[in-house]
Amino acid sequence: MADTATPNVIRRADYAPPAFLIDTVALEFDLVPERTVVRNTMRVRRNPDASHAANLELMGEQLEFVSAVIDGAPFANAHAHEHGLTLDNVPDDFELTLTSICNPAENTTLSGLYVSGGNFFTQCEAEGFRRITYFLDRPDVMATFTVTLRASKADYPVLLSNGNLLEEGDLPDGRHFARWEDPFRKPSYLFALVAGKLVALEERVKSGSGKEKLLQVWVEPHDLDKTRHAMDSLINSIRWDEARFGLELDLDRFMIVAVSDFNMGAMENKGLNIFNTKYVLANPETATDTDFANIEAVVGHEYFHNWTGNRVTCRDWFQLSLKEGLTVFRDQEFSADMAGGATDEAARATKRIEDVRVLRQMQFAEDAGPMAHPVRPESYVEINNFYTMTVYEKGSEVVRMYQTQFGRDGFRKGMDLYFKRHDGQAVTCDDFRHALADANGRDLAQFERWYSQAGTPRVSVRTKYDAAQQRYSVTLTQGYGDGAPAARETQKGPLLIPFAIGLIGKDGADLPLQLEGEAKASGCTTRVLDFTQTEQTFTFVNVAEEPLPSLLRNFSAPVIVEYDYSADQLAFLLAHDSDPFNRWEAGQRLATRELLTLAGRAATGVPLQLDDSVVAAFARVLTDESLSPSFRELALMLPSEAYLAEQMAESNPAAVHAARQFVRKRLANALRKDWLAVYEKHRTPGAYEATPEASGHRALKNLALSYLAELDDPAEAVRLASAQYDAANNMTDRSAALSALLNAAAANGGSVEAQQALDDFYRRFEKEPLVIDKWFALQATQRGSAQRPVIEIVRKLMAHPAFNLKNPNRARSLIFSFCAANPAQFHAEDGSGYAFWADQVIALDAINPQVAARLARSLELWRRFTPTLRDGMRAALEKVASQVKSRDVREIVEKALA
Ligand code: B3K
Ligand code: ZN
Repeated sequence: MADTATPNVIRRADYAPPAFLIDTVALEFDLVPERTVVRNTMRVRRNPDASHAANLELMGEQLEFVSAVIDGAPFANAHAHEHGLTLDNVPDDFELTLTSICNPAENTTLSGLYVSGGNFFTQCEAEGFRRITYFLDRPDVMATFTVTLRASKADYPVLLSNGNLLEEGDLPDGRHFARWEDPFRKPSYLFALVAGKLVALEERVKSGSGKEKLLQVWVEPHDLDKTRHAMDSLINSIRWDEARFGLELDLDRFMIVAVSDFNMGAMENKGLNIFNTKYVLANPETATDTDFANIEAVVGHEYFHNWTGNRVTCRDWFQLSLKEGLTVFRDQEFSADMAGGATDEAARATKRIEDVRVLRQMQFAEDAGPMAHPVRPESYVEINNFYTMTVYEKGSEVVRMYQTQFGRDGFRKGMDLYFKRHDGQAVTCDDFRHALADANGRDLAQFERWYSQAGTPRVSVRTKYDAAQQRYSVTLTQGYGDGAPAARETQKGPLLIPFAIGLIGKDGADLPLQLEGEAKASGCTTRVLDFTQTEQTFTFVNVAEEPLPSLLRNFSAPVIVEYDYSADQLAFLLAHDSDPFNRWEAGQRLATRELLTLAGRAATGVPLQLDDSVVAAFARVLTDESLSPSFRELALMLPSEAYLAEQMAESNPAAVHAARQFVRKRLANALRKDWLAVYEKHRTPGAYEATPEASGHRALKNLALSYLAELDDPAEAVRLASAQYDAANNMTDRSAALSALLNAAAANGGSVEAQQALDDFYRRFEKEPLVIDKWFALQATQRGSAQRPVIEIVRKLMAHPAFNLKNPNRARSLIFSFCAANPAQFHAEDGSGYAFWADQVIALDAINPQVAARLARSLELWRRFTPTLRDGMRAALEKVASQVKSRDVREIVEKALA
C-alpha cells in the first residue's frame, strides 16, 4: 500500500497483497513500566500471491531496536528507522526473532502498550501493534499467537492475554509468568495483554452446543460492585448471537477488562475485550438508564465482533465498515430485541428512533462537511480519523437495507453464506455484498454505490390522486442536492433505495396496497418499493379515497425525504400513523419547520410567536396515555440545537437557541398542568428497576421536569427538582434533577439550590470518576447567560484538582461537552469559545493525537456559519494548523481549511 502522487495519502486503489506472510508469532514480554523488553519470534515466508521483494519491511514506531536473529543466527542486515525495520535479502521461509524495548509509562497516546492506574493495557487497532514490536501490522496478515508475560507478582498479580491460559507459575526475584495461546489466526490489531491488580466477576455458562465457557469481567477491586450489568449483557449477547445468527462462542474463556484511560468505547481483541470503564461499570447509584443501555449495546457490539470482525476480518482498512457497519447493525438489532423482542414494534421503534436521531444529527453533518467520505473510503492520511459516523452508522444502515429487502430470513441466509465462504479470511465489502446477493438470488451490482458514493441522498416525492380512476401515483426522484464538494466527486449514478411506504385514509387507518399490475392487494399495509432509477413512478390502484402518504417507514434508507406536507397533515400523521417511527418523524418535521421559521425571525430580530395548533399537537401526545412513556418522551423532545443549526442556510446557533428556548418556554407555560400531571403520574417509587418500562417512566417524568424548569416562574420546578435530587435512589433521577436546577437558575445567573446540589453531588461521588465526569459535563453543557457565560465556568473547572487532560473521559466530559454539546455558548460572538478550542486542541495534540483529532473535528462545518462566526473559526483553525504536530490533527484541520 505505497503512497502515490500526494505524499502521505493512502489510497484504496493502491492495495497490494503483502510480500511476506507470518504464520505464527510467539511473544515474550518482560513488563516494566519504563522499559518493557519484547521478544518476538515469527515464522515468516514469502507470499506466493504477491510480487517478489528481496527485503522484508516491518512496521515499527517508538521502539528501541535491540537485535534480529534469523534461524538461530544473528542477522546483521537489519536497519531500524523511524517507521520500522528493514531486513535486507531475507530467505524464502525462516524463523525471525526480534528483540526491542518500549516505554509504556510514557505512552500518553493510549495506542500500543501503556500504563493506566499502575496497570498495563494495550490498544492495537488500527496501527498500535507496531508500537509494541516490529511486524507486518496490517489486517490481511493473520497468524496464531502465543504470548508469555513476565512481571513482578506483587505489582501485577493478574496477567492476561488472548485465548486460553496454557500455564502460569513463579519465577525468581518475586516475578511470575503466564503463557497464553490463541488457537485462532488473527491480525495483529486484535492482539491484547493486560497486567495488574484486578479482580473479576466470574460466571460459567453453557453455550448452545453444551460446552462450558468461563466468563470474566475484570476491574479494579473497588469497582467489583458495578460489574453485574456488564456480565448480564455479555450472557444475553451470547444467547442472542446463537438464537438470531446461529453463532456460538468459539473460545473456552471470554474476558472483559475495564480501564479508565481509553481513547474510545471498547475494543474487540480476541477473547480479551478491553473496555472504557464508562461501558462496563454501572450500578443504580452511579449510572443512568442511558448508561445501562449503552453498556448493553457496547458489550454486545464487542462480543458480536468475535464473528463479524475477528473470525472474518478486513482485508485492508478501507473495508472497515465490513466489520463496523455490520456489527453496529447487529448491536442495534440486539438492543431492539432486548427491549421489544421480535414483535413489540413500539418498543423496537424507540431504539430505532434513537439510532436514527444520532445518524441524522451526526452522520448527515459529516456528509455535509470536509470529512465527507463513502462508507468505504477511497483514501486517508490517518486511519484513526476514519472511525467515523459514516463508516459505523451509515454503514449499519447499508447493512440494514439488505435485511429490509430480503427479510430476516433472507438476511440470515446471506450471513450463513458469508461465514461459509470466508471464515478465517480477511475480506472486502464486495465479498459481503456478493454473499448476500448469491444467497438471495439477486443481482446487487447497483447496490455497490452505497459503498462508493459519499453524501446524503435526497429523495423528493410528488403524489397525484386520480379520483375517477382510483389511482394514486407516487413519483420519487433521487439526487444529492448541493452536497459537500468532497461528496460530489464520488457520485456516479442512482442508488438502489428500498423505499418503504404506506397510505393512510381519512379515518387514520392504513389503506390496502395494490400496485399497478398486481392481481390483488398484498395484505401488507407497508410496501418496500424498489427505487432504482433517478426518477420513478409507482402507481397504486383501487385507492378508494385520497390518501396521506407515510413515507420511508421505519427509516428504510439513510436519505432525506422531501415532501410538502402541510402542518395539519403532519399533526394528523403524528396522531395516526401506524408506523411508530413515522409518527415520531411527523412530530419532528412539524417542530423542525416551526423552529427554523422562528430561528429565521430571531436572527433578524422579529418577535417570535408559535401557532396554537402546534401546541395542541404536542399536548395530544403529552396526554395520550395509550402511547408508551418512552415514545412520548422521544416525541416531545425537540430536535437538537446542532441539528437545527445545520438545517439553516447559514447556521446561527444563537438564533436557534433563542427559537428553541422560546418554544420550550411556550410549551412549558401553555401545558403547565399537563407537565405536572405527567411528572406525578410517571414517578417510579420503590427500588430501582432497570427494565425498559421503568426507564421509560423515568425518561418521561424527567422530560416533564426539564420543561417545568422553563416556566416563567420556576419556583415549583425548583421545589420538585430539589426534592427529587435529595430523595433519588438512582443516578437517572439525581442527575436529571441537578440538570433541571442548573437550567432553572440560568436566567438569574445561578441559584443557591443549584450550587448546593452541585457541591453535594461532588462530595457524594468524589471517589467515582465516571460520576465526576457527569459533574463536569453537566456544568459544561448548562445554559448560560450574558452575566454568566459558560466559558468562564469551564475555564475555572479546567483548574479544578479533579480535572486531568490526559484522561480522555475527563477531557471529553469538560472540553468536548462544551465545544460540541453547548452550541449556543461555544459559538459566542466574541470568539472566546474558538480560542479555547484552539488552545485545547494544541495541548491535546502533544499528549494524545487521536483524542485531539476528535476535538479538532468540532469546527469542521465552519463554512456554513454566519460571517462573524466563520471568521472566528477560520482564525482558530489557522492557529491550530500552524502549530499542530500530529498527522491526525493535521489531516482534520487541513481538510477543513482546504
Ligand atoms: N474496533 C474498535 C475501534 C478501534 C478504534 C481505533 N481508533 C471498537 C469497535 O468499533 O468495536
Ligand atoms: Zn466495532
